[in-house]
Amino acid sequence: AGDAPLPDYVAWKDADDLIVHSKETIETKRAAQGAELITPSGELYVRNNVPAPSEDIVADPDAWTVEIEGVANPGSMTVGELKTLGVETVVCVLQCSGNGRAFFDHEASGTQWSVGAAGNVVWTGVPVRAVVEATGGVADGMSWMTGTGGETIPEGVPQETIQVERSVPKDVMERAILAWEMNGEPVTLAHGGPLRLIIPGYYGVNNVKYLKRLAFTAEESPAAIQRTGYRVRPVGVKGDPSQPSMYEMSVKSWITGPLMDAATGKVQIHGVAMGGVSDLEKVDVSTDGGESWTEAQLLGPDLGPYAWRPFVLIADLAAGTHTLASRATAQDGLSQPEDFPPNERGYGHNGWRGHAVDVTVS
Ligand SMILES: Nc1nc2c(c(=O)[nH]1)N[C@H]1C(S)=C(S)[C@@H](COP(=O)(O)O)O[C@H]1N2
Ligand SMILES: [Mo]
Repeated sequence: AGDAPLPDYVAWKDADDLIVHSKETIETKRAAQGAELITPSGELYVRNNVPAPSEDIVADPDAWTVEIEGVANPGSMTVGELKTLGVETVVCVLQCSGNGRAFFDHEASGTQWSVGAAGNVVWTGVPVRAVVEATGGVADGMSWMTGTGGETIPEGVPQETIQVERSVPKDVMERAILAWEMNGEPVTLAHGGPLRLIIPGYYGVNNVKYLKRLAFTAEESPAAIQRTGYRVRPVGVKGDPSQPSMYEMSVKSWITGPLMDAATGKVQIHGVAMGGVSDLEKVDVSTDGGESWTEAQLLGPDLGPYAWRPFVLIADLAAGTHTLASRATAQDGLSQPEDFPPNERGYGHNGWRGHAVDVTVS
């Protein structure tokens, strides 16, 4: 991994900062994350469950249509029309459920993401509640908000086996937006243009790309990605709808430098930290594998509960090997556990010991 060339649809990205696991799974290098407040688009990870649609769909973004269903007045709307209903900007962490999978010991199947299936991104679009208001309100009896991706399903393949369609509890519509802009530019095809459903605080999979349908529904989607995929269960157990789905993200942090070697003396230990769905309270850093901790300084502006924040601690390191660890605490009182228990697919790892790095100082 790392030496494979970038596939065509992401050829515009910064190859030096990325690890190409496969055509559909591309990770940001840990060192590249640095102490960046916003992840530049060229460095952001990419994850497709099925190949992306044709580049043609982003040629005229305002003409893209999305079906709005499960409201009093259902119908289709173009992105151009959505732009007249309202606009909001939100900064939030986009993170794959499997970020950190490489730190589990049970060889969970799937891409062996380390820390780079995550980035902090600026999204601009219309609040879902404004769309709901314009269409007469959510119809009676609906419990879910279901987003459907615009991939073309090959003929003969049952739709529910590969369609990217996710249902989330209806009430999160209050903070969701339909985004046409990412980091100040029209959303690229790789990241879900012309229109993407963004649910701040929710794992990546819920943020449906090339959104072609937003429906308030009585039941969860029958798609495999909802029914059996992204379900947290013990190792060896198959996925089913009774198990928890990968929705809200948890408090997490990791060091992005130094990662391997450092010179003796004062060193800037830096990284990024997120509260999950709560504001970040503090980040503690250890240079002795968790024996002792010192509170780090949070850098830059607080961009809200769903964004990450860089942190830094200037430490005096003597010669030898040091295990550097970080542990974030959110304002809801939750903090990262030392160890995170295994689950079948290796989702949601936020244990601080697994994310620690051994640095040799000479
Ligand atoms: N339509 C569609 N939306 C999707 C996916 C997909 O394959 N198709 N993958 C999901 C997953 S698992 C993740 S982690 C994020 C990845 O977003 P990115 O490629 O912009 O980083 O998109 C989510 N939304
Ligand atoms: Mo993901």
